[in-house]
Amino acid sequence: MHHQETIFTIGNGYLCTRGTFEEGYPGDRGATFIHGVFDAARNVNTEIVNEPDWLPLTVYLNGERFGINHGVVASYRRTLSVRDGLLTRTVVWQSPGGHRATFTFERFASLADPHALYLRCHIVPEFSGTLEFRASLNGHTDNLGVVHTYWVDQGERDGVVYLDNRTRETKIETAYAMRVQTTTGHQLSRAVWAVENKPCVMVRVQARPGNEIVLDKQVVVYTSRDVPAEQVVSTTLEHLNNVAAWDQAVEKNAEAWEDAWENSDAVIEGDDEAQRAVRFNLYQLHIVAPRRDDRVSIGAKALSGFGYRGHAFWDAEIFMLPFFTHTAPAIARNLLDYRYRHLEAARAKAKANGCEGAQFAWESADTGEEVTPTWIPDPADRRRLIRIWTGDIEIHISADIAYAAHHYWRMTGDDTWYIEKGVELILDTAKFWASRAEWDAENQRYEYNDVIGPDEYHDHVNNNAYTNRMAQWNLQTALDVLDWLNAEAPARANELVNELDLTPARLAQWQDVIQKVYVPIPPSGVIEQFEGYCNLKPVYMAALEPRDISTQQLFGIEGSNQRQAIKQPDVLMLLYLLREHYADDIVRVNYDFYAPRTDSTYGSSLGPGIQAIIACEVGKPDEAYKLFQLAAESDLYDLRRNASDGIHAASCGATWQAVVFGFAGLRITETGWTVANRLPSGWTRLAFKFLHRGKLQRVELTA
Ligand code: IFM
Repeated sequence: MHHQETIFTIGNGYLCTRGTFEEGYPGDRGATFIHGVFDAARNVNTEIVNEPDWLPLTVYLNGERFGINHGVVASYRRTLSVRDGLLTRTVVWQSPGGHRATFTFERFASLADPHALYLRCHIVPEFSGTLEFRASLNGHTDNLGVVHTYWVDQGERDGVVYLDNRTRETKIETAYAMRVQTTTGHQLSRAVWAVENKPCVMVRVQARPGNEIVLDKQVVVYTSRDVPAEQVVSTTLEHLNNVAAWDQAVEKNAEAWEDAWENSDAVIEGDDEAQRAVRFNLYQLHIVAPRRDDRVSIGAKALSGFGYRGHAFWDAEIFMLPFFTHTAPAIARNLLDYRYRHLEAARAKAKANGCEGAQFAWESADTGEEVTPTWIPDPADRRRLIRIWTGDIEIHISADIAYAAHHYWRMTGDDTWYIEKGVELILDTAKFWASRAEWDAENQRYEYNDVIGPDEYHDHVNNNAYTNRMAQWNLQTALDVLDWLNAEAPARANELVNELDLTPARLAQWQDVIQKVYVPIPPSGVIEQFEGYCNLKPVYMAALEPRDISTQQLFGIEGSNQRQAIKQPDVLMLLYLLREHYADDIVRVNYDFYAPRTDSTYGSSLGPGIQAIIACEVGKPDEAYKLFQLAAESDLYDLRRNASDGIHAASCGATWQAVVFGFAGLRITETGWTVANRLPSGWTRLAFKFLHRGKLQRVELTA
């Protein structure tokens, strides 16, 4: 059930609601998360708040409560239309007392009007008597036991009911207003029950065999992130008065979705399963994409579950952002603006670590401060605690953000944004890298020691290849960009030179780090993931089969540190991001070395999509397709058995990249693009669009 709740999440870029049932189910894990509404609480870090629940709708058939955990379920079907975000469930149910009816529930969060939520229930009874609906707004919600909101106010105005709640620490106010009306059927009575924190509208109608009864529940929601706190309730009520009725809302929503898909769809012919999986992944990105808000990013689990508490990681910049950069650049810009807004927090983190410049938080929420938990319960034995080091030493994220900013600019040509914000992100992260580099006098080189690379099975490592090379890239790009800025916008260049104290001596030191940072490529061509990696105990995934747990679960945390099994392939990721800097044979040699050592099935969900791209490049189509499936079907089929915690949003983005950069072999430069047709067997056609420097490009490949 919890897996299904995740994959049937609906949303509109403002909020998302998990796919629980309107009438509830024992043990269900419902949630509505609104972008940017975080709260702090004792014993847990800042987390995205499970807001009041707008779904509740219970139905009584001659006094018997509908629910599929009792009675007889004669048929059941749930459909999510990824084309327009409409979730539909049809159930034929017979109560324990023998009252039978067909129920159809439909719901959507309007993409056209992001504050408007719609729910419709059709019932065709097969009995005579009464049907009673109880539609409510439920403020009694929590984050798996942690209560973040408290009741402020509720009331009724002209048949409309509202509920106002506030978060405990951050004091963000959320108001919902609800209108409930039947559009067919003879209404017998109607009442409002002012149950505290769960206002309810009760409607009784006459039930006659074969006569359909339709009930609409329209809800509007605002928070004090949208309007001043004292206007939240009035704005919500006013908006509900003007909200479109069901039919018109369905139409407007469909139009907005059509726009969203227009440039972003990937059409696959000859493999319906792959088509469905790809569109499902893109749907998940669409429903969480902040279209109108540049103060939020996208968390690792999007807004579809409690996992990672809504925190944003490098997942947003390296895995999801390319999809937006190439299909909806305004959304990509919003996501990058979120990082730009948190430069001060990144500077504070660098300073606290004795560094200069900007060091971005490994996990980031509303303020940009580090919110990675330091200790978490050991899933194998919850009485024990595990120390989490990523917030302290997984530092590559600063280069990842710089990379994303630069990539966005190269692909869009958005000079205005770059000059105003992007360049500063790159310069200030470079400043961090220069100050974090350690000079090793003995070896006459700069090093980055005591870090965690993308492969988190190995912590406290020295000279992680991904980290060192991305740091070098960040520094070099900063110097190049500063030259560019001096030519294009000298006043802004001057401003940044002064603000960031970019003296000639500092820039010379950057140059020194670039030249002497330790990034070796030995004669074999195998780039060692970190110093000493090749001396660890070899592990070949194939030799560990069959298994259904990760190698870290198999060997333990310490055991994994001593072995070559990796969670996600750092080196391949590096080669992918900096592809133009590496020769084809380096890519091949490293793929052959690292693929058998990578825990693609049960390790990180981030890896397979990217690894699939490299597999395409090195001419391993079968491996590429298997890796693609691991990414694309990860959540649909709950391959890692943790989709209950939420969607693997990075994998959604990696799926798109696998299709576009892997199977279509798209390579884009400032001046143009090429494709390399590597369609998997069975695919007869692949078509997609992307934006290059503001111009729409169409790609169509056939077998
Ligand atoms: O960012 C990732 C990381 O690379 C692996 N652990 C999970 C994080 C969130 O998805």
